Amino acid sequence: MIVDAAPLFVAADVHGHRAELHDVLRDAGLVDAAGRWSGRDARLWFLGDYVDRGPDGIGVIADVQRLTGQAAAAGGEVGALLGNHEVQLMAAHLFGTAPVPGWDEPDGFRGGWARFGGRDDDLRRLTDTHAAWIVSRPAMAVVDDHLLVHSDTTAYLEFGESVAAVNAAVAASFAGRDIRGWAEFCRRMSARGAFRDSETATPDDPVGTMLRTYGGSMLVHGHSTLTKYFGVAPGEVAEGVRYAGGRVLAIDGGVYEGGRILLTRLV
Ligand SMILES: [Mn+2]
Repeated sequence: MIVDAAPLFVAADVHGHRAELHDVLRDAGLVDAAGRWSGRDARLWFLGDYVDRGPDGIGVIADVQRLTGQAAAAGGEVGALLGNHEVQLMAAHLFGTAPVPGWDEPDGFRGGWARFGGRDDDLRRLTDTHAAWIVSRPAMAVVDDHLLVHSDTTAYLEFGESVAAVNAAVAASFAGRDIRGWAEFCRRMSARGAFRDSETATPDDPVGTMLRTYGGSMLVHGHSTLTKYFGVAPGEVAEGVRYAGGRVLAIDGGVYEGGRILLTRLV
């Protein structure tokens, strides 16, 4: 039971939709008309995938970086998790078109990134500062009894068995320069669908294992859009979908599929 906690909001998969992000944050009172933090002590966590599939991924990163500072100065908090698209962007940045062992498709990580919505503009504008921010992102956090992750996968368990261990292993993955290691990093971060068959809760099913291992009583994820993976019509995206016996909340509203960015209040 959390007493007098500051409001806690989450949003996922902005995917370069900078103007749409501004609008949902302004409508919730978290930013003013000029885009400056106005949320006082509120907390706002992003669940990754800032780039690709939309016009201004680097602009979204810049906005999240700026809001992080403004929120902290106001007594609030902006947190930002890592998504698979940031890993794919960094892989394209570091390895270009070098062949990836075991991949059939052409042009290596650069080609794979482009096929999954990578935008040349984002890669071209990626500075050392943006890259340093990306590689310092945590992959998961527990905030007020909510386990926040990007993807609906148990592949996080392959990184480690505590939040700190996972985040340290992800940082180590970014520091590696073995191309096979990066292919594995991309695979783990991009997996999906692990919680769909867990409607009857048990302590050892995929959801129970994640919550027992990392903490929290509800897992919140983005990555798998409500529009494509949860059967919500694009015009009817209004709130996250709770499933797996109420233990999981999916919040990727599919802004690049005709849906919208869902800013979801958890506390
Ligand atoms: Mn994703």
